[in-house]
Amino acid sequence: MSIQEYPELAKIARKIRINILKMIFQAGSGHPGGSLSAVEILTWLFFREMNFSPEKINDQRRDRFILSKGHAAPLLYAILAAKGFFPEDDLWRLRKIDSHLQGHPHRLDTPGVEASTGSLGQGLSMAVGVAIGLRISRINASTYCLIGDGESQEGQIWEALLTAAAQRLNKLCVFLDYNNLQIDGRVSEIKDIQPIKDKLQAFRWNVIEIDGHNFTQIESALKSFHQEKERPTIVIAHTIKGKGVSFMEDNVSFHGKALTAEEFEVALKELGNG
Ligand SMILES: Cc1ncc(C[n+]2csc(CCOP(=O)(O)OP(=O)(O)O)c2C)c(N)n1
Ligand SMILES: [Mg+2]
Repeated sequence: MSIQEYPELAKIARKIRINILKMIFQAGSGHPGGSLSAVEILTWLFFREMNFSPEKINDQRRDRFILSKGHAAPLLYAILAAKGFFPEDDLWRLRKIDSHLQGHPHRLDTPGVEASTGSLGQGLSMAVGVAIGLRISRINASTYCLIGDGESQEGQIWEALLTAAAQRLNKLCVFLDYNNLQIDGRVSEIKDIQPIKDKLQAFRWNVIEIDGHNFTQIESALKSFHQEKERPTIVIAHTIKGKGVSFMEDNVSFHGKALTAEEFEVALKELGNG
């Protein structure tokens, strides 16, 4: 299991989960489920993979990350705070008037945020544009993007997928947070995206399927990404929405609401901070 293999990263991931729940509790609103499902993916990207840190914020050669599923802003904010882009105390002002941490990421407000997102379907197109721009500028940096499975019902996602393959954007790596839940039910029941692997392969992507909570599998998916010389890479990451808190796991009712005081207490205990 990844926890034994990467104890330091597992520790960071646990802290990120705690901070996601704390900031949403303080705000009284936000999206905990889809934030918790991608904790390992972002922890690996920001702490092991990407050439990106506060001192590189304006470095043209930095790797870029775009959170296409912008409602998972609490996850991105918790990660950026842990990386030192801004003080951890800022997190407790999520969604408050005059806070730089609004409900969805704003590129001009928050250090470390590369793109303003939240209108689902758009972030992948931005990532494609960034990857094309980097190539034109002859900058050898990678672009990473996180999309949701419900988000993948958007037509614009498929347009961007086509463009990336046609442009042979081998420096673009997309993670699909496949938790099989969207805002109001199961993706498989509302508008199924299966057979997603076949579809993405038919769109001429390098497709890898992993357990999105397993650091070892995330690591090997990224190895394949770096070896690929022609195609863009997409990692179908099977995840559990609400991962880490028993009563939130795979529970659609925690898509977009804060925990009650009682739930919050139980959740923190489960995560070892009670
Ligand atoms: C264009 C657009 N339509 C609707 C919404 C409202 N909305 C926010 S999250 C969400 C569900 C997203 O599901 P998914 O992509 O599976 O995200 P996750 O399960 O990772 O939270 C919806 C419909 C939105 N943000 N943008
Ligand atoms: Mg989902």
